[in-house]
Amino acid sequence: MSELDNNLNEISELVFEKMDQLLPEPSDRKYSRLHEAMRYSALAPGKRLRPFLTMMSASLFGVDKVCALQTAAAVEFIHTYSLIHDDLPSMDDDDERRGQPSCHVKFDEATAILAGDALLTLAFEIISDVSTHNSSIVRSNLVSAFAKAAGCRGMLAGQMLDIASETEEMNFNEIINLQRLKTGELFALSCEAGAILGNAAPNLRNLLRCYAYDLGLAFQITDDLLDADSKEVKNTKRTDKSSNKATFISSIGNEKAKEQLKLISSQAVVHLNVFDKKANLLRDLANYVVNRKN
Ligand code: GRG
Repeated sequence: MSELDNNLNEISELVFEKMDQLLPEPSDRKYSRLHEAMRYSALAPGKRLRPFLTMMSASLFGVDKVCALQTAAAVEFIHTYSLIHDDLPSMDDDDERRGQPSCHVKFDEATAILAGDALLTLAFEIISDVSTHNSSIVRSNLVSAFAKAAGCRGMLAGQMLDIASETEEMNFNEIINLQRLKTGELFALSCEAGAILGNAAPNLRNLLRCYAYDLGLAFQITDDLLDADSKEVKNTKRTDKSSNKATFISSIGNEKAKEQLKLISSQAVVHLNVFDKKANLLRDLANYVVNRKN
């Protein structure tokens, strides 16, 4: 197993334990269904790439591991909220997520909406808590960065464009912008969060954001390629609403998408030069994202 695999596994386990600790227990009968739904989706097997980014960037600045882990768990809660809401009948209407029935199928639509809302707000409760960082300035910087990435000029703006792409033609640059918002903002936040915790200089924060934007784009192009491959193998068309949306493949075709993928992933790691060997796992991650099979 590679050093990256070992680290991904180790951090994935640590983040799972931390999320388990931070999530409400479904013991209070009045709210048990909400708490069960939060735990069902957040603790389901995901790749935990975004928390990995937070832990890696925090390690560049010598951040205390417990602070980094709490922040990493908060990032994953925001990601899980976006997945739950994205799967809803009014959005992509997907029945499966992370190899199990999606939240609204397992529970019901109202519970899934509330579970998503509750994970989003729990993330803010965590990053604004003094146990995440003793400096109120750092906590306020975290809150601001989380709100910008997840909010109306970040991931949600990307989701709105994604919905529009069902009915509107989009060119390559418009798809880049859509994906930069929808996927890239949370990747960028995940990396930046470690730098915020470590009180890093603004130029270093920015370099990590640039790396993560490129990584997010490479991730999304790979996702589109994997999706196109699985359609070809199964000779099926997706029946959920995402089937009509603009993708890199629908815009520039398979071969050009592969070229872009190479270009963007090699560009991603250039932003890490200043960090020398300390950023080797982040460099390896760019390779991993491009070569992943799921
Ligand atoms: C807030 C409704 C709402 C949506 C925000 C991010 C997003 C928009 C929706 C998530 C759904 C989606 C398919 C996004 C594209 C990026 C992507 C492939 C996400 C899945 O991320 P992985 O593969 O998932 O890291 P795991 O399950 O491994 O964590």
